[in-house]
Amino acid sequence: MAKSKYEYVRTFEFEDRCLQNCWIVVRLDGRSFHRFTSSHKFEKPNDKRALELMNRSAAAVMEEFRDVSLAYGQSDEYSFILRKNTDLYNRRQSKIMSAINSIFSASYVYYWNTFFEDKKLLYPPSFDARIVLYPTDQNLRDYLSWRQADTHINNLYNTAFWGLISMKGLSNNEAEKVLSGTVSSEKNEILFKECGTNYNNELPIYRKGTVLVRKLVNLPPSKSKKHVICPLHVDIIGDSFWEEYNEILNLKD
Ligand code: DGT
Ligand code: MG
Ligand code: MG
Ligand code: MG
Ligand code: MG
Repeated sequence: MAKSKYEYVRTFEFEDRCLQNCWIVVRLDGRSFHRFTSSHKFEKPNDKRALELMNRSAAAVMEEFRDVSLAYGQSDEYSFILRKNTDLYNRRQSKIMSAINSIFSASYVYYWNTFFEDKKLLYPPSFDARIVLYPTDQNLRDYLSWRQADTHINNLYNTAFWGLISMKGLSNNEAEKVLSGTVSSEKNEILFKECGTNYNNELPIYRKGTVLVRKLVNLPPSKSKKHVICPLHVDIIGDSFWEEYNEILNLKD
């Protein structure tokens, strides 16, 4: 086919392939969700339905891209881990990142009514995205540990903060003062003594966030096996998760 004289514009495109042998992490985060969650009157500090909507949208990404071997979500963010040797979109960053963001964002809107039957979506939510490459398994585990530690720190603070307000009748300023400069053990104690809440009894989905993994399950009666995407609310900082799901790090083709 003859080329048009405009064809040269393609030479302006640039290579953005992710380095070989590296874990590819795509993290999405809700844009201005401070405003979005307040406009939509999400429950404080955690709205279970909102978290489940995030999880459903992340599962939609995993249904579409088999090379996403694990995803981790908390608050208004989700991280997607693509196996080291994926050749999805020839490892082109912009393609991978934009496709994942688009599937997730569209799913968030598509499934909104499934989770919020009684709440109208008031305006289109949107998410930003970034891509990070990690060369070693330890780097990847440290990345995920960083996100789960963040979940813990924020959730303990928010649970204590809203506990002091809703159960003790403190103002936002007063609650902030009580908590300022406290370490984790002190926040736990304040929650227990002032609000009668044992932090360890809070739902695991709030304390640990959500890990989406693929599990091979038996399908009776044919006994055929099928991969299903399962949400877990477990510790991913220690070794036991990685021992149980050792195929995630050892994944070959
Ligand atoms: P950004 O990410 O820079 O565009 O700005 P934001 O406002 O999205 O900030 P970010 O991502 O640091 O914080 C997430 C916001 O979403 C924060 O204001 C708390 C809110 N949020 C997340 N999950 C929940 C929830 O389950 N319930 C409520 N009430 N708020 C939530
Ligand atoms: Mg942010
Ligand atoms: Mg955000
Ligand atoms: Mg966030
Ligand atoms: Mg096309």
